[in-house]
Amino acid sequence: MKRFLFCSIIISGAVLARAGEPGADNASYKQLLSEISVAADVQAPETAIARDTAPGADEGRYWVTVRAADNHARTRLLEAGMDIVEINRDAVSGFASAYALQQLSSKASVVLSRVPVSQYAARVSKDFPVADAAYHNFKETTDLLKQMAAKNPDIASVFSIGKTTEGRDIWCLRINSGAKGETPSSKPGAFYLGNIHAREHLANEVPLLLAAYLLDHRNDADIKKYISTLDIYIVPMGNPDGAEFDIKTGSYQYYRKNMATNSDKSRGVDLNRNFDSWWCEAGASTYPGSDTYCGPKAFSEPESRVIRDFMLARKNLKTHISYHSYASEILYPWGGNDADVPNANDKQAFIKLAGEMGKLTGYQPLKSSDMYIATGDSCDWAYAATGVLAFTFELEGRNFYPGAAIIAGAVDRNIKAAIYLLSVTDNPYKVL
Ligand code: 0X9
Ligand code: ZN
Repeated sequence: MKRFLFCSIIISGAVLARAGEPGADNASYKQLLSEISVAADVQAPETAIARDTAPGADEGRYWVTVRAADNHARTRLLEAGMDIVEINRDAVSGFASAYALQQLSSKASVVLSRVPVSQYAARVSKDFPVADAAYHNFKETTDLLKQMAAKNPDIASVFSIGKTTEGRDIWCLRINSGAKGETPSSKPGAFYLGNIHAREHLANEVPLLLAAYLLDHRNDADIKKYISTLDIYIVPMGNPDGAEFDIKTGSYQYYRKNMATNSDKSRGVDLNRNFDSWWCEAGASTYPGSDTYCGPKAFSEPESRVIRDFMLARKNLKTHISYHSYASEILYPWGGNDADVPNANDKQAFIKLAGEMGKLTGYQPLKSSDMYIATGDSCDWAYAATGVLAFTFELEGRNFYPGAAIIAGAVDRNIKAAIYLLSVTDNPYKVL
């Protein structure tokens, strides 16, 4: 039986593109947004997968999502040989053979996405749950960052800032009109970091799509100016080991930490308790099995060391956001101490900038410790050690797994705030 899933989300301005066709620009902001909007509507029934993934059954077969706005369009897809399983507002999903795909393209149907059935079935057990397929796992994130750089070689480059516990690279996309990779720059720098907590997957999407947006809009007057005058670093996935662990069974693990093996054989250190700022004094646990385990010592973990060394090596950094979820809050130091930061200018700049970004996102600006006091916090360390104006964004949502439909709005709001931060990165104190 066909299931009708005319769900809630319509993305304003989303342009449906031909994702499955040769030459499709998979790393463009519009394309990513259109995939998110369609995927947010799609919930593939696992029974259908089971039926079609018997050995040998998936030869030359694909799970496809095709644009189809009404019953007549759907009828034509059936006639082209597509097996429609899911019906959404503007698109349908289902199975298609290579032959059916050929028919679809000869009838000028818009194929929005296409995944071999074997890979699609694998997704059910080794990736985000199917309904959340719009989220990007480590490989997808890596591939997109590399595609973005390849498409904009004059202003973008990708490099690894270091390795994780399990040996994954922590990838950084850099946007700078004059310097590539790890070459130093004296231009004022902004650093956007995502997803140091494993289960906070929206915190990967926001900086990842920010990167795509900035590159797609590179010729807009304001963004053009920032690209030519600033040094912009985007690391969407700061804890790829944990993020991958969280999704690898196909159902979420509610996992927060990195993948360290602790002295008692338990797993993981909380990276946002492992930085050297009042390390493990408050709001952190010394019990290795705990979710807020601070680790055996400050900077015991490769991920926190890599972020530390990255920031220490770039004296030009002026502004920083570390994305987390969820609370709809914009937090500024201190988080490890009830006190305000002692420098009056910095305090006023934090309040003003958090307030402005709060207006753009609808999030509440707040001193971090007003949420709770927790030491070993990455933004406290970054501000204290480097002077960078560092903000923790707690993105929106009502739980750690808010579904794909939340992505587009969160991205849109947060791009505005991230661009505002770029607008002051040359001199954050000019707002005072
Ligand atoms: O507890 C954290 O690390 C952050 N919240 S989360 O739900 N993403 O884990 C909040 C960090 C804010 N910092 C402090 N209050 N110190
Ligand atoms: Zn977090």
